[in-house]
Amino acid sequence: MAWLTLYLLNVLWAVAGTSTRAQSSCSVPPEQQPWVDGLQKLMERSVMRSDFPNPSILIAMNLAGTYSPEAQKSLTNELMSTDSADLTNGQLALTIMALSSSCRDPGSRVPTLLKRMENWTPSSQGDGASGFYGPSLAILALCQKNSEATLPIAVRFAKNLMRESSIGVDTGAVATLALTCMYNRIPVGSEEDYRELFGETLKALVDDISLRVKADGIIGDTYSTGLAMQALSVTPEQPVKQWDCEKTMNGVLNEIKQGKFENPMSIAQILPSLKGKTYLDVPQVICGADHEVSPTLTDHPTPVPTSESNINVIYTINNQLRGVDLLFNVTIEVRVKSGSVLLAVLEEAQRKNSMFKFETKMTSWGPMVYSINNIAENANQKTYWELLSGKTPLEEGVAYYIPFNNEHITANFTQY
Ligand code: B12
Ligand SMILES: *[C@@H]1O[C@H](CO)[C@@H](O)[C@H](O)[C@H]1NC(C)=O
Ligand SMILES: *[C@@H]1O[C@H](CO)[C@@H](O)[C@H](O)[C@H]1NC(C)=O
Repeated sequence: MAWLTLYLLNVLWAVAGTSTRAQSSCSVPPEQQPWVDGLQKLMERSVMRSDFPNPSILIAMNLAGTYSPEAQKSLTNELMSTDSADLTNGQLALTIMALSSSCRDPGSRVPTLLKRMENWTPSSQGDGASGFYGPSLAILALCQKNSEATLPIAVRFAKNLMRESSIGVDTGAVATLALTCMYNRIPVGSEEDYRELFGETLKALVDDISLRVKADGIIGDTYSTGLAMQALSVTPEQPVKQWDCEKTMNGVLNEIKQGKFENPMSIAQILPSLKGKTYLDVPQVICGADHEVSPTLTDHPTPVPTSESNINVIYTINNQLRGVDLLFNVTIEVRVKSGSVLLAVLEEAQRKNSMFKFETKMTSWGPMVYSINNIAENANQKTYWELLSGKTPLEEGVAYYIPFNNEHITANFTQY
């Protein structure tokens, strides 16, 4: 009899739960947990090997509960000593959340970001995906630190966002997290207008995300799914298309097994969702509650190519955009070891023909191709080097993408 009562209680509770809020959650089945632990270990190991202090990794470590307090301390200290002046708004926001998740006081970083965001305006011609990602992070971080002072900024942000037709899954997800934080902290008394504005904006955002869920559960692409899961699991607005959390979780676990999460930054963005956490949990992290012993993990080594065979890759660089007398469209064929990353192709091409010379800059996602044949990306002109396989844009950068035999890779100078 007891089980029946319990069952009924559960049903009742579930019904009550869904009628009041749209929140859904799901978790990794216990037998799949080793894959998640393996990813976390890989991400945490990258900390000591990298000289690029990445706040997203610290946030993920603290939300998940770190296995390596050493790395956690070292990364926290590195971020404590970075100079705000060297950081973009988005980077500063991530640093504030990272330090908060380590229970450190971000100090003057908060008023600095607040000041910068008070002066923020989206650039005239509609910024699209890239223009709102950093500001979304900024509003998320500021909301957690001082929601009252953030209110006017968030209002302006929401109104501008409503004017955009489509902003992409990644940006839409971060904007959802930011506005959900604001929505949950609307001051008493002033309620209706704010609730309406943030509610409407959130509805548009999550509708958009819910329509980007694919048959296999992946939302947008492999690398936007983690942020999208966070967004869909916190939103107070029910999306037009109901989201099946479990299906997405299975889709993600499949991609993990295929070795698609090697980049530590990609792990940092998926791990919170695998642990049932979101960036909204940052203020609630309890410090000192780390895993006590490093678990004896059965490593799931990603298949290392053993063959010594070579492959051919056809590589084209194409600029039809900049400098009338500088236009070029040249192709080269290079041989690299099978299993090499795309960076090896670019290096081989550069070695064979100086026209293919290129430069990279270090980012949280690894090296980004910044300039080819002296034509460099320019944020003001919104130009960059897009990487394609045939006509399809690559989903990874040069340090992680592994070309196949006879693949045609193009680097096309274009605009976003
Ligand atoms: C905006 C954006 C861009 C802009 C950045 C310029 C700008 N002024 O904003 C542009 C359009 C140039 C861009 C380009 C590319 N991007 Co992009 N981008 C983003 C996005 C939406 C936000 C990044 C951001 O502002 N972060 C916030 C700030 C605070 O962090 P940050 O580290 O300082 O940000 C910098 C880096 O992220 C860097 N960057 C942006 N994209 C990429 C991609 C790679 C591979 C690298 C190494 C660096 C890099 O540019 C940012 C601004 O300087 C992310 C989404 C996400 N989930 O992170 C995708 C994202 C990072 N991009 C991605 C990809 C695949 C690319 C491209 C490889 C696409 C292509 N086929 O060409 C190219 C890079 C090619 C190259 N030349 O090496 C993937 C990376 C996945 C992965 N596993 O590597 C993401 C996650 C999108 C996705 N869901 O698939 N991107
Ligand atoms: C560039 O070259 C490729 C192959 O050599 C060709 O298919 C393509 O049409 C050219 N593009 C332009 C814009 O000239
Ligand atoms: C390459 O960039 C040019 C200039 O933006 C654009 O017109 C063209 O369609 C792009 N080619 C591909 C294959 O994306």
